[in-house]
Amino acid sequence: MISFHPLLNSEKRYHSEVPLQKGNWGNRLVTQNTLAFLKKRLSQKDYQKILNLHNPSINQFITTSIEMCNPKTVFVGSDSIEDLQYVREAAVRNHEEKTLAMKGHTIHFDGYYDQARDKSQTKFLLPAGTSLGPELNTMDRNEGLNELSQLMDNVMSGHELFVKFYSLGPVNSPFSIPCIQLTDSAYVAHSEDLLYRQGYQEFLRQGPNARFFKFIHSQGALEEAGLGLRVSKNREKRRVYIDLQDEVIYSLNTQYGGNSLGLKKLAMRLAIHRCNQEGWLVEHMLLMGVRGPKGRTSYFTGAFPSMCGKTSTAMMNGETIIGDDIAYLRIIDGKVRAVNVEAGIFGIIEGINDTNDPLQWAALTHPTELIFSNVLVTPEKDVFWNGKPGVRPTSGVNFSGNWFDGKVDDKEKSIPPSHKNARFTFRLEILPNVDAHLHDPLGVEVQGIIYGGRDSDTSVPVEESFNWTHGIVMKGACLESETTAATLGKEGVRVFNPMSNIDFLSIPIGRYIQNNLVFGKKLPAPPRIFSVNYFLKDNEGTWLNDKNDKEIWLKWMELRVNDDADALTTPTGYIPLYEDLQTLFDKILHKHYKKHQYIKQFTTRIPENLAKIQRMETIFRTRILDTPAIVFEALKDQQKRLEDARRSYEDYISPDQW
Ligand code: SPV
Ligand code: MN
Repeated sequence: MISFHPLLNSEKRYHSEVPLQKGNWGNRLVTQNTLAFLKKRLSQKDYQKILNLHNPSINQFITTSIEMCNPKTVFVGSDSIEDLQYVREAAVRNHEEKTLAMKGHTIHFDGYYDQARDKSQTKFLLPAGTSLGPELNTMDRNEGLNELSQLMDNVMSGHELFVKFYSLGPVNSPFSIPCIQLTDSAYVAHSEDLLYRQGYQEFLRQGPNARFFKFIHSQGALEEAGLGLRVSKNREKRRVYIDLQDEVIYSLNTQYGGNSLGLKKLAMRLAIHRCNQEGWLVEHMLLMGVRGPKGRTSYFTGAFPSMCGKTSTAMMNGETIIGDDIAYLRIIDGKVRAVNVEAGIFGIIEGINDTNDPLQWAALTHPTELIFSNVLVTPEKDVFWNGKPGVRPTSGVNFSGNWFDGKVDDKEKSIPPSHKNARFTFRLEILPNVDAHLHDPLGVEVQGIIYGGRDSDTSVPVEESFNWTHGIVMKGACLESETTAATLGKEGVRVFNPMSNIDFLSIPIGRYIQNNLVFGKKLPAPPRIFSVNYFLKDNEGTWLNDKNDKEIWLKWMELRVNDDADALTTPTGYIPLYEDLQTLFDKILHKHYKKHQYIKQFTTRIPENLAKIQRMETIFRTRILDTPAIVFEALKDQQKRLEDARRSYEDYISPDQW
């Protein structure tokens, strides 16, 4: 039996929707006759675009925003090629992007202190008397709206406002969520043109009843950075406030994509809140096709915390890619179907090279529409990123301004050529292996779900869970990842990150886990759930896997979901047979996979697994107040299996013994 924590009752109250008074923004009254207002402020052509939508709440949202933020001019984009071109050119004209030597390539810089998601200033606005649990960052809704009305007062003064329409998920689909993005950053609008599907037609299709998400972003006052590009100046006024009640998000005084792109991680919070009420799932997952025997393709989703190989798995050469970051999952005709919410990639560029990432490398080094952010620009107007093969330049311009080899920051720490979170933005369609179903309104049928963390000592490289509940709890909800040298603080510290979604949850964590449990329970044959671990080491600290081995784990999972491979039963799940892996290594990587490698990789490590159960038990008891009871049961069952095995065998059990 699954039980609910009392917190969920207050959460339920929270859903009892008290609509924000129309015409009232914080304490400010706004224009009632919105069409007359818009007619005055927009060009005739743009006014017509708004008029055609016949949607009073769009008129209201735009009017209120213009009144508050006071932009100099307003541009309304439909889905047309001319409107896309307008935004592309505006990004350069407005000094947010600069063209590079290669055709289609541009560079954008974010401020020196604006290089990543700002977790401390990202908050949910909570109506009085409601709660989202102790782990989520919240503030009183009225207080937040009041603060926003002050921060937004004239914030776009002198700027151009872009009004853009997009669709999360394919258009004309049960998955589509129409979105309206207001931003005074042409870089944000341009990035979203690369990353999302145009949605003006989708708004027309859904008509006046469209239930859409709203995003308002301002980069705020600007200052000059390298190459004459302009970056947000007032970092102490940086805010990302999420109003779940009205499905609107405010992002101010920032440009970094994770804070500013409404449709990326901001929309994810709104969508998680919405799907909680409607019984589907929003996951921080890649979506890909894995090719199997006889020309078949099986589809997998996969959740990995950052720096755990998610994008490189999604971009695997020889397989097909649908998405690398966010997926919606729905049950349609008794099957789990998924779509990529996005249509492009905002990927980490560090370390990409021609040997390990041939597809990404090719995409980044050929003429195409592509925005680099926070990499080094050389005097020849080429780009360099940390780990790029070839000669490391000795000077150039990067996120710190003029850069030279040996430059240090104010703490005497050396500044690398590119920021470790430097990124690229391009459309998925430029990849040769993009899947034919990328824009399929019904998505693809998901046969397997993969959870992967950075784990040096506990779990085997690939393992299948016993069933849906075991998978959701032990592989998904118990996902941890070790910190790396690339993050601040101590290396090797395990961070709890259920389904790799903890940063984006807009409902209490226990409730989220519960929704995942219930989702699969509705199905006679839910997708199989797997864990992968690309980071296992031996006692001496030597990696036990090669970078390319993940291809083999994918192929094995593909065989399993089609019942084409047997497995050994261990206390923690089903693991591959040596012979099957040997065949796959030989066929796919042309490598001889030795028995002793297999034994090292697939030995069950009882003490480490028991320690993990202890850690999880503590976290769920003390931090997640609404943990479903079944989580504790699954932990106990696994503990018992491990202890029994230890009694029958020993602490470290070779796969041969099962
Ligand atoms: C992530 O950090 O998970 C990303 C990049 O995908 S961001 O847009 O910053 O969220
Ligand atoms: Mn992500």
